[in-house]
Amino acid sequence: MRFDVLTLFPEMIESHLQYSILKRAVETGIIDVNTVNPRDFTLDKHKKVDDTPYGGGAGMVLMPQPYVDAYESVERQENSITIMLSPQGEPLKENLVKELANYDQIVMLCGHYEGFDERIREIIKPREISIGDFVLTGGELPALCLIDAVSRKIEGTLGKIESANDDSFADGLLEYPQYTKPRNFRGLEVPEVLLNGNHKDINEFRQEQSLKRTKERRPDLLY
Ligand code: 4GO
Repeated sequence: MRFDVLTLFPEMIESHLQYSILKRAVETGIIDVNTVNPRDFTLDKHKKVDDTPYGGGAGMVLMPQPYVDAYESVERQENSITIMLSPQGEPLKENLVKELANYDQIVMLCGHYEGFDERIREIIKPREISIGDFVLTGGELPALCLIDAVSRKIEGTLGKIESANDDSFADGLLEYPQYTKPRNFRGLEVPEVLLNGNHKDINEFRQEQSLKRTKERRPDLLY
C-alpha cells in the first residue's frame, strides 16, 4: 500500500512513522508513505500558499494553484483513491477503513488554517472523510489516523492477523476486557474463568462482556 500525503508540514507525517508497528511496516515494505509539499509548487518568490477569503471573514484560505499542481505531480497507480481530510467529510468508521485497505494507493490532501479554496474540491474531486465531529488546525492528524487504521488491516502489519480480529468493532461490538500478569494486583483479581483453560467458557465470557460494554457505552452500535 502506497500513501501519498499532500501537506505543508511533511515532518508531522514522517515523525509518526518512526515508532512501533508503523515503523516496522515501513521497514518491511508493507506500506510506503510519501509526502508532497504544495509550498514547493508555488510560483512566487515568497512561496505563498494561502490568502484572505473573498467576501471577508477570519483566517486564511489555501490557494488552488499550489495544491492542484502538487496533486498533479503525484504518479497515480491503477487502483488508487484520493481523500481530503475535512470536518465536512463522511465519518471514518471501521467499515470504511476496511474498504480503503483494498486500494493500492491512497492520496491524501491535508489542509491548514481555514481550509481549501472550493475549486480544489471541484478540480480534484476527492472523497471527503472526517475522523469525528470536531475541528483541528490541520488535516495531518486525521491523515495519520487514517494511515494507522488502514495499515493495521493489511496482512503482515500486526504480529498475528488474529490480533485485528478481536479488536473493538471487528464484529460490530466493543472489545472485551483484557488481563495480564499478575493474577492479583492491589487486591483486584483476574476473573477466574480466564484461568481455567476452558476455551468454550472463555469465549462465552468474552462475548458477554463485549455485549454488556456495548450496551452500556455504545447502544447506537447495536441497532
Ligand atoms: C479534518 C481536518 C478536522 C478534521 C480538519 C476531521 N479538522 N474532523 N482541519 O477529520 C482544513 C483546514 C481542514 C484544517 C483542517
